Amino acid sequence: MFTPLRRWLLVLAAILLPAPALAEDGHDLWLRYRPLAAEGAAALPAAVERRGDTPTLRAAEAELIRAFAAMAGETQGRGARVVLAAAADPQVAALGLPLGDLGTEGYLIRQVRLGDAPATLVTGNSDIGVLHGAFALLRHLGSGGALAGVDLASAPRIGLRVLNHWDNLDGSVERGYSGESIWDWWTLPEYTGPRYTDYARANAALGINGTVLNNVNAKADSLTAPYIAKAAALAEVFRPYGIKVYLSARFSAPVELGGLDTADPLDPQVQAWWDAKAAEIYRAIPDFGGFLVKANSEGQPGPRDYDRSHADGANMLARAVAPHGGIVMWRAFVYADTDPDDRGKQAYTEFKPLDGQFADNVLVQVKNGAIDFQPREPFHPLFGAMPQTPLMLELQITKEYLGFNTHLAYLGTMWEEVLDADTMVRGAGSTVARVVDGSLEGHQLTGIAGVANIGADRNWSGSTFDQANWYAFGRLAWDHTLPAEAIAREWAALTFTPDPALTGPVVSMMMGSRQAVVDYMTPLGLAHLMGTGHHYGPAPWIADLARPEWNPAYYHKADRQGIGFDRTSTGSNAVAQYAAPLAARFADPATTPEADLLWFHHLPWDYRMQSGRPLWAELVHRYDRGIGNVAEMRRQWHALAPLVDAERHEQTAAFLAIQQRDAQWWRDASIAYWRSLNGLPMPGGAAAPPRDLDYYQSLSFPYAPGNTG
Ligand code: GCV
Repeated sequence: MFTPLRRWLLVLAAILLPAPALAEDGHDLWLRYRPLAAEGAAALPAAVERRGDTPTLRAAEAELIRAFAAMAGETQGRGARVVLAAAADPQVAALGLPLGDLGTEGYLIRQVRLGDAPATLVTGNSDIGVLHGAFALLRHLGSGGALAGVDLASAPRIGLRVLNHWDNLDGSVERGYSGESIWDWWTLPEYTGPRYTDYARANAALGINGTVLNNVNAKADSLTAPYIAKAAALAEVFRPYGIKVYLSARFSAPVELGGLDTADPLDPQVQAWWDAKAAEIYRAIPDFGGFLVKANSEGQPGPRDYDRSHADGANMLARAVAPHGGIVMWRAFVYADTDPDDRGKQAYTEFKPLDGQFADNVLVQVKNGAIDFQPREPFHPLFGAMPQTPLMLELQITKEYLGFNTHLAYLGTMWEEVLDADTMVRGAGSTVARVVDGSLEGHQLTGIAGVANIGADRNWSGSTFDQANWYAFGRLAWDHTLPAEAIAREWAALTFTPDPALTGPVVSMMMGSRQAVVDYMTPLGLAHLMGTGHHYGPAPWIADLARPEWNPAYYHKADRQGIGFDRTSTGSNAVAQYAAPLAARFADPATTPEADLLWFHHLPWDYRMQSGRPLWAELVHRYDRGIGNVAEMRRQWHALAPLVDAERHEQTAAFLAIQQRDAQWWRDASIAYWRSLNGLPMPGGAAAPPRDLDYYQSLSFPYAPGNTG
């Protein structure tokens, strides 16, 4: 019961305080259509006209109607109608618009006179192009753009823009931090609830056009008739949105499902089994995209089990899907504990000699760095090294090594860094982006993959800011020339409000966030120092795991004298895998970018850094800088409370507090360990870790999420 005084205070508060923004659970992602200010709402189109009756055009129309109704609020839009029509429509064709460069998926939005009346025309060479245009128009309006004078055109630079779900058939997600898998295999194919359509809408809005449904650590069961039917039901939902379904294929399936005694890719019976399996899949899913394969990697079966090459394995599957127009994405993520060479060199050693041997419908899928999705890695040396082979770039959207869903790290900047990296293989300007988009070597078949961070959580990605990484992947996959900062601004506007009072600080938080993680976890080119198995938190001291290259100590090689992995000619000589000018640059610590210094060099603790500090002091400085940046993000976020709904504000604030605690933990545990090796005092002014090393080593997290492998 309220006392009269309390009631009076509450009434007063209700009068004086601004109304709190409504709570939101984040489910709407970037399709969060909200009422526009009066002027913008009045300018919204009075009508949507669809010229054609296909599922795709109907989906575009439904999206616009839904969005305009929500954006208009109580106002009646009085703007010119929006017309959705593909280029073949006679009225559109008569306009002679410049659609030649749009390909089959691009769009053009322009104000025209159509049939003698003004219209905002959304068009493309196919219905899918029109759908992409409809989403582009909504993005434009949702991020503060006006309808008046709208003139937009864009086409994807990369052909296959694919999510890789590491989702298991039991509903768990390997490296997933946002709940169970969104695929409810148990109720498929009969039940295809609204979530699958929302998934398709969210992806189509970014131009993502493919999804691999199951984990690369694949079960053969995914290829059985019941699971093909389940995949077919999803394909049915996704088809109008221009999204194809792919499956991860287990290489040994002919043995496990077919009863053969071999999966040797050169065995005609094995080829026949895959041919028949592909035909069966295509009967159920006529536009099936093809297979993704992890072979001879981390215990997965593959062609090397039969002394065949990766090209032999890939080509066998390629032959099976080729008659149906399918492709094979063959992963280059291979390394073996039996190979004593630097793990970072092994994929290049294995794959480069195979250049020119892959079938035309094979792409080799290469992670951005040579180890494994670390907070920072130099670009993978395979980019530029296989000119005759389409190389697909694999990025990890889920933050396996960057603090899961509770650390705020915007990955747009990391991916921009990789895409812009210059391989120098054909002189300056031979960027990774140009290898991937095919322009460097003239490949038509091109692709980019992102390991999804999507789960059954209401907000899909485990946190609001992790949605930004899904968003950034999609936008960069469509157009890798978009600046990470512009993408962040666009996302912030669509996710919260286009008000610069919000987007300014949010973009500033995002742009520095990945470097903050690098600083407090693995500064100066250190890598793979995370806890065993789950990869959360620091464990640089681990040195006793069976596979040498799974030990953090393998990567930092710290001792009393120094720290870092010597990849020059006095060490593993991994630098020689890069084009000559880069190899020379990376061979010398003085010309190696400091961000990658300890990736390429083992240096004494007193090595003089550009700042003038000794390496040891610089390392400690970087840890503290990272923590400082997290504290600053917290401060910025706190000040944004009036502009963000309570639910999303509170969750992000709580997660930032976790991040600050963890950043401190990373710093303290790492410093305690380095000091146990180097015996050095803390650099002047820096605080010593509050606990001794034993304490940090005693921490264990057997139930950390995502560790299903
Ligand atoms: C799907 C890393 C991850 C594994 C993952 C593997 C891969 O090793 O820790 O969970 O397995 O990469 O990319 O295949």
